[in-house]
Amino acid sequence: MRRKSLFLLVPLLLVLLWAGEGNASAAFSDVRPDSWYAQAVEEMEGAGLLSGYPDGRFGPGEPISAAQFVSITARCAGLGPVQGQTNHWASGSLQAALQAGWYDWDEIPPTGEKFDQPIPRQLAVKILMKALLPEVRGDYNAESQKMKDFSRLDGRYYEAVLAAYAAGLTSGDENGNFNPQNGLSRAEACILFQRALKLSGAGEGLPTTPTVPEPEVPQPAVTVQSGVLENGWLQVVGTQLRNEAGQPLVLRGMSSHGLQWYGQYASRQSIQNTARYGANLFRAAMYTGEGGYLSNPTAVRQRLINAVDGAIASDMYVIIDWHILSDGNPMDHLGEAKEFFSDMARRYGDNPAVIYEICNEPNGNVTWERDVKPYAQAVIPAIRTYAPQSVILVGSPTWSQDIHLAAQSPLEGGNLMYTLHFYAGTHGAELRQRIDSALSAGLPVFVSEWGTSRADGGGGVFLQEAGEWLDFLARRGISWANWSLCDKNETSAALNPGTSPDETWAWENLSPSGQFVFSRFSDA
Ligand code: DCB
Repeated sequence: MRRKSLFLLVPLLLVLLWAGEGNASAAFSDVRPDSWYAQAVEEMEGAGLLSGYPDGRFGPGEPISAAQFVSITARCAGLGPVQGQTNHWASGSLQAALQAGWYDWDEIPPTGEKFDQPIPRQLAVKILMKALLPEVRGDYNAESQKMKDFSRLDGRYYEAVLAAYAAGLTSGDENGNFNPQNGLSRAEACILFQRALKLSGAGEGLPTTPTVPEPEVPQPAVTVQSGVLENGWLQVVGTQLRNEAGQPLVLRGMSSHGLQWYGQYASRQSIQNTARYGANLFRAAMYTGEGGYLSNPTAVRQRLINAVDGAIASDMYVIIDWHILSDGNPMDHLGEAKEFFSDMARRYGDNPAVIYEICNEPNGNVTWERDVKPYAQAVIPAIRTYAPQSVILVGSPTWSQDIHLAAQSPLEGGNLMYTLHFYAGTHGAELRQRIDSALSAGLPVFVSEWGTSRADGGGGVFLQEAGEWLDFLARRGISWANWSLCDKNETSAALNPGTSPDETWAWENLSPSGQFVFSRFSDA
């Protein structure tokens, strides 16, 4: 009793803090207008149904807690709070929701111990269905088939989740999994609220903006970022890159320019500078031709090693890129490639940070079946001897755009991904369609190089088009590295001419491309 009255007396403050959030402005500092969830967040915020944090952030990538989810649902359904059992800010809404039968006592005990924990997806969907679409039912046979991991769904959620699938409220991730026990991000939750309101007809009052077309390959469940210490060994499950714990992971960062020309921007300080802006990936582009490794192996190899060690020191994942370009057929230097990768795998095979990219961009008179595939079949075993579980990236003809050919005839073996390279000023919807087809065919895709420029590294910059690309990749949980981290006088370069590789960079050191790219490393 004593404890209880104490709870009741203690801080109204928290409640007031939360109430104050209603005044948050339409624009959240961390919701980019071109992101996939921006429209949903704006509509919901505009209708007064949700708000961000007092500091102006919305926190799109953060997991939504049970208290947040239930209180927003209550607002959507017009369910007012009643007397709660704790002094938690959402206690009253949670008590009302419990009494309305949206969930059971044990799912979110009114005593509060689960209020601030991430809400599992299956429970979130059940609450939303009960609150806004209680009439909808789903056919067991038809709907359960849409869910690859249906067996993981707890029985008490069958009814609600099948109904949600039938109503089109939710679909699985890119592998067709619902991931019932995982959490969901605030951005994902926002999309669910918006959709549920529209489906229930209650969304009529919301401002009408064209609805975002449903991606054909649905977004992955909560993706995590951050570095090697936290994520450990990488693994490819289905088409998705995951961390050691099995959570979907997205790597984003910069590619170097040719190490033989711009090796100074693969310095520790330069790489660390990208990490400070949220990058967790670095790609060391070791040209083979054009004055690169083949003509100067000792010096260029040493530059590569310095770059790899620098990235590791910054807790980042790092790609060792055998950057064929003018030498378009990887078979031309198969022997050197095998020797090089065997050497690298011996050196780094037990390091979870290192990723091997065996042929940057095959081009010219080169085919998948005759050249690239046999090349991969010869180089991969050389790596696997010393690096049995590292992720290996494989290119394809036409400057690593022909993933459809690889999809028709993929390689054997695990932890392999196929690279797709694009330049926003040259490549668009057609190449994105190719990615979706490849994913549907089960091919894991990694964008190990892309630019905001044209395919020649200049022109533009094409930031609108680049934004469309990055939204697309984010929805599909695809990792990327941007071309390139150097100060060359070309639009794809991320740094303004004269920027020092050995100092911390100010925003003004970044080129228009650099500012755009650096601001998107930590996209939700
Ligand atoms: C790729 C290469 C990369 C190249 C960029 C931009 O090539 F992997 O090495 O970088 O895309 O073209 C450029 C640098 C220039 C440098 C030049 C030669 O930015 O500073 O002078 O390499 O070393 C592609 C990608 C796609 C296509 C063509 C190329 N495409 N290409 O679709 O036509 O011709 O290099």
